[in-house]
Amino acid sequence: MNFFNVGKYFTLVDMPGYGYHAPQDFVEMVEAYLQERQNLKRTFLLVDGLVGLQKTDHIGIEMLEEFGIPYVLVVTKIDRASKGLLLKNVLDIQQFVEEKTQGCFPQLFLVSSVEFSGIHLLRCFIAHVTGNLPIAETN
Ligand SMILES: Nc1nc2c(ncn2[C@@H]2O[C@H](COP(=O)(O)OP(=O)(O)OP(=O)(O)O)[C@@H](O)[C@H]2O)c(=O)[nH]1
Ligand SMILES: [Mg+2]
Repeated sequence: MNFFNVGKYFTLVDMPGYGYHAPQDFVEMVEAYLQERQNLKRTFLLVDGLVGLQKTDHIGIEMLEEFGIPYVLVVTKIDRASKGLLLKNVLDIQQFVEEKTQGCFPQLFLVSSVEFSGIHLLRCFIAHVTGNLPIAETN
């Protein structure tokens, strides 16, 4: 796991995917961390926009649903998919979220780190859920 301190405001934790050393590493590190970390504000599950939800994504989603941890799906690498394929994948994921999940935030975030698209909105969301987007009182 990699910990990134964002000033004194919050810490972003990058967790390993359900990869080569799964399920051992995943169970011991990821599951343990998500279950035990008391001040966890939100969990983000990154889904490849070119391929949509994969078997390993479903394993992660099942775990988050089982633990009752609020999470958000971020569709990544959207620059790699054609517009038509991206639309299909996004609509499929959206339908899955609506019909099959309880703890998932209903709005997907679509991003590309290469083109920097969707990043500002995601940053605003993170600032909001971590309590760093104060709304000034006006009257
Ligand atoms: N085209 C494109 N490639 C990307 C984008 N984001 C990441 N990549 C590439 O995708 C590959 C995987 O990126 P990682 O960030 O290592 O993926 P990861 O999901 O953290 O992988 P694990 O931690 O092993 O699960 C790298 O070669 C990145 O350069 C993107 O927005 N667009
Ligand atoms: Mg990684």
